[in-house]
Amino acid sequence: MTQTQVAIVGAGPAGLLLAHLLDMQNIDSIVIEKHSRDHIESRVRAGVLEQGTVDTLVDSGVGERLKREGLVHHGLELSFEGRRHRLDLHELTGGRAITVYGQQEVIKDLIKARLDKGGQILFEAGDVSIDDPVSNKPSIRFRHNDELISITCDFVAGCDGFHGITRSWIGRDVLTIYEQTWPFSWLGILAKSKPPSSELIYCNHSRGFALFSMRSPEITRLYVQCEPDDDLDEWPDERIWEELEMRLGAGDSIRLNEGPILQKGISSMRSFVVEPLQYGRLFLAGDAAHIVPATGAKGMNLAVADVRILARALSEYYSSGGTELLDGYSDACLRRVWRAEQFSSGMTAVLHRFPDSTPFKRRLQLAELDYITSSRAASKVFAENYTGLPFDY
Ligand code: RFL
Ligand code: PHB
Repeated sequence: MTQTQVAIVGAGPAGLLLAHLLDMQNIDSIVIEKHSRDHIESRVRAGVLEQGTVDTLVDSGVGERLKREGLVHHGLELSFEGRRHRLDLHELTGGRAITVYGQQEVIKDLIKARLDKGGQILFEAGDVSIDDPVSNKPSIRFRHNDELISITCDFVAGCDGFHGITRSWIGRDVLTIYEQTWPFSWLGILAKSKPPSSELIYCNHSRGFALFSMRSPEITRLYVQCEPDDDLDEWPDERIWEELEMRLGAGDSIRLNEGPILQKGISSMRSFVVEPLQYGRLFLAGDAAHIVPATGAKGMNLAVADVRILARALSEYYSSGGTELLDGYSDACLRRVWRAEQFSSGMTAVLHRFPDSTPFKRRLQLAELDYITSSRAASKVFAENYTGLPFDY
């Protein structure tokens, strides 16, 4: 039987960064991942990193490429009623910024750092289960290369995302689920074409939401609001470009550059939180514990904030035997999580087209967008939340 101090289920941003931060404190871990390395290094997901996320990656020595290739953005635009309004995030927050850098690039950097240091990541592991999470010596079992493996450990970190299994080990008598689904999805494309602007543009349009983002000066990342049950077959390339063009209001002042579509996918919009994040020696982090609609660009940033707190708590435990930070883990994370849920829901509500919308509700959306973009106090609140609250929030 193998042993480790912390068994980590899931090699997403949460699991990989936790393994890396623990290693910096000489705490041993093994990461167990369902998919292949190739699969997780090519999954296109998040793009916006908050300042605190960038600082965490850079300060822990995995930010070299991020510093070189990440695109630092000092502002963004909100578009409604056919006009674009810029928010100067940098000026409004006293110097904070966001960085555009693909989640799969973060994953590549973290995997390389782990493997270079001799860390263990077991890819393509199946049938993971947890034994005795409330005892002092939990263990996890799984299948790897046709072998049944059991690892005993001091702690299990459930970093296996929304569709993972670790959450189901939390006793039903203590687990509370808070959840809301939204009546629309996002169709996202990655295209080989110059982004229409050097900054992100979030559009509220009568035909539905659209978002213009990028991965580099030559690769654009674009989203259009679609029906929750839409199929990719219903969205041939021409229809996607046509909708994007209309929702952007492309014309003399701004151009949409078409190009080959490299990747297409539909993502549902969900708000979800479980409480508590701890059950005995099982600790949940990232999407395993909470989901936000992608409008606020918060999901991966929350995952990073969770594991920073968890790594610090485990470090306290291994250096002094103290459990104060571990005991406070759930509450410390949930405060930030609920703030992000509130911000993400607000941004989602104000930017999308709702099936039950009325002229009155539409007016309310426009009044809110007008306020965010014209009142300095409201712009500051938006900018503080979008660029991310400080880690000690
Ligand atoms: P992940 O990334 O889902 O990783 C979980 C890992 O666990 C593995 N796994 C298992 N392994 C072993 N056994 C099992 N039974 C397992 N079940 C699952 C999975 O294969 C996977 O490798 O969770 P993590 O680490 O918590 O990270 C969360 C982020 O991935 C997520 O919040 C973000 O992608 C959300 N998100 C965004 N977040 C941001 O901060 N900024 C953004 O700009 C942003 N844009 C987005 C987004 C999410 C999107 N989609 C696809 C929902 C844009 C989109 C379109
Ligand atoms: C992205 O670039 O993929 C992206 C940007 C902003 C969001 C969501 C996703 O709110």
